[in-house]
Amino acid sequence: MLRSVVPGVLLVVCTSLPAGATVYEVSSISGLKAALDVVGPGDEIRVAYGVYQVTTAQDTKHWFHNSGTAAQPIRIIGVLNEQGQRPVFDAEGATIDRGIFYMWNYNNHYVVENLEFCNASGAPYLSLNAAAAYIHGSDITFRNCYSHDNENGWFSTSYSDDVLLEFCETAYNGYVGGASTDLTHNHYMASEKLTVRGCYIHHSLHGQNFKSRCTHVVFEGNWVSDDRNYCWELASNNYRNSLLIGSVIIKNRSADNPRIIGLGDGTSGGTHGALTMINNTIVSAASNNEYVWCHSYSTVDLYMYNNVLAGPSVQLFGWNGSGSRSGSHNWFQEGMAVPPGFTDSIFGEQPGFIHVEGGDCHLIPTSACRDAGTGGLQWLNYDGVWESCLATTQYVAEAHVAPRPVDGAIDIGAYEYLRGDIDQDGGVDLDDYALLAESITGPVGGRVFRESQWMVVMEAEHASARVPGSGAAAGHAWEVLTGDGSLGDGYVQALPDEGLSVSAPQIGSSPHLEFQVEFAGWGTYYLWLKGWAPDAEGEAVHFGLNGSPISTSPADAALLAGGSGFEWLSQRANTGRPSVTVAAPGVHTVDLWMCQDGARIDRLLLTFYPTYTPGDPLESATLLSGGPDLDDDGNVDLVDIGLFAQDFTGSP
Ligand SMILES: [Ca+2]
Ligand SMILES: [Ca+2]
Ligand SMILES: [Ca+2]
Ligand SMILES: [Ca+2]
Repeated sequence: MLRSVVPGVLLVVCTSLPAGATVYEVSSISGLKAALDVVGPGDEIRVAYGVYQVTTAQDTKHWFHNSGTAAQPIRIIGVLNEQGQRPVFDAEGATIDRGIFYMWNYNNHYVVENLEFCNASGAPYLSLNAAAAYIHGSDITFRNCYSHDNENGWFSTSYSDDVLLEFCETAYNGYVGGASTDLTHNHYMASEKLTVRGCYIHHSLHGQNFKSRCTHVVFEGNWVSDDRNYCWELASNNYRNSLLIGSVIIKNRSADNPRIIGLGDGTSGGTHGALTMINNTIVSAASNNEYVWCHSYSTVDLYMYNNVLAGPSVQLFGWNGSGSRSGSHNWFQEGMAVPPGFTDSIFGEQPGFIHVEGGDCHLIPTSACRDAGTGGLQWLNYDGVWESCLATTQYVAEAHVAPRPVDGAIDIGAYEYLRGDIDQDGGVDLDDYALLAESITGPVGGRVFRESQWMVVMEAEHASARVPGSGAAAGHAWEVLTGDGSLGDGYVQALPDEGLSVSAPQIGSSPHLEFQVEFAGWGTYYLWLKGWAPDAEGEAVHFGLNGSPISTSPADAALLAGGSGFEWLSQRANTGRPSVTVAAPGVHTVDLWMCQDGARIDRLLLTFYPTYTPGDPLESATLLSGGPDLDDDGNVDLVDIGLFAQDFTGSP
């Protein structure tokens, strides 16, 4: 039954709503305003798909008048189109006072879903601080909304309580004009209690991706990347404690500020209470990044469990406050100075992510983070009571969460390793099987290694092609052997060892190893070989790129370490270091040819950092890692299907 009592608004009697509730279907801003004038507890306003051009004259500050109740909130629901796109409130050209949805402190109990808000600006008359929503009210939820190209993404004041942002995308907000102004942020929140869950937060254009002056924050299962200033900040307040759990925070290499997490900005007497961090993955991008910085005014106590803090920076803390720091079972970048109070720490060169540059912080099978976390954790909650706490969700692109898999031994970081979960939804089921089936290569294939976090590391025995010698080198080959302290599945040796040496122009017919590498960048990459020369006539190896040798003779080939076991070396026989020059990102072939027989190679590594000296970083992931190639051998065949059958659990 349809009635029309308000101009521009259709009323629909709907049986799924509370008794007496009304549905208002609107398709214009005047219709929305008319509905907001009369809407009451339990009612729903359905906003038809379309673009709603917001003007100054429409006076967004006075759209909201009423409240729902805790049991019967007012719902404002965007109707998605067939492609899943949201209705858009576009304030381009308008002067917006603080927010497109301006919710006063007497506008409580609202749920807003499926709407997009963009281009809110206070220029030229008002403060350059306009947001998608300016929230004074309490019990306010925004779900599956998208805030972009506003001056602030979301803004809440200290009048507001119980604000939930769930499954929202927030990006490209921040004032970018020439006028001098305080920093604007993707989130600038000051609620009594705030929860942010399953959100995709990226590209703050001016200030922080997340800035809080809230009394209490729960920040769970979010993705935070590409900040302009800080990634995540408790700028002040926090008297009722906060929880940062199951989230991924990736620093922007070219941000204006090197800090990742900030505790206190020097206003309002600093930051207080406790911050408990559980199962987060936090990745720096430059050597001057500070993972956690604390202002001298702050007294915040920090508790950290099961977190990964990784990347080129080893500056774990810039700690000027008077609070305590403690925790356990965190993975730290080797070289970090970890203060007393942290136990069961793991240090390493690489935590073993599938591909940070590609936005995938799931773990590879060899990661030391697997099963290395601890359960039985607690956090200091809103009431100041220690409460049991485990990461039960993990972020899924875009802007959602999946249940965190449970295998009896929790991993460190934001993702639990689960072989066979190809679509990364937290379970191994028929959807994954469909992806496996359509990816079958058979026994052909071969690993394509991915550069990740400034290097690519390969086991020599994992070459995608191993071609025996011909011509002058006929009868010689790179043989795969095991043991002798080698890593991975063994090592290769040019055999037989009878004193043969190959120089140009015969190099192309010498025993050949090909490695497929997906380079993330371009330019000079230095080659390290972890080898073991049996004698001075078995220490030289030819190297090249894309099938073209770079060295020409034992006098300028790459050298292997001598000694009594495998060791890293990056040195040519004459002068300088072996390197390849990559013209463009993408897949290239790195080649090794036998120069002197007898040469033994366990691993090789390429990096663009000239000063880097390897320990023994994990072998790099391949293009198929974390996907259908369950045994990580570069193909998808019956072995992988057999493993999948073992992993199958059905729905998560
Ligand atoms: Ca585990
Ligand atoms: Ca799955
Ligand atoms: Ca090896
Ligand atoms: Ca395989």
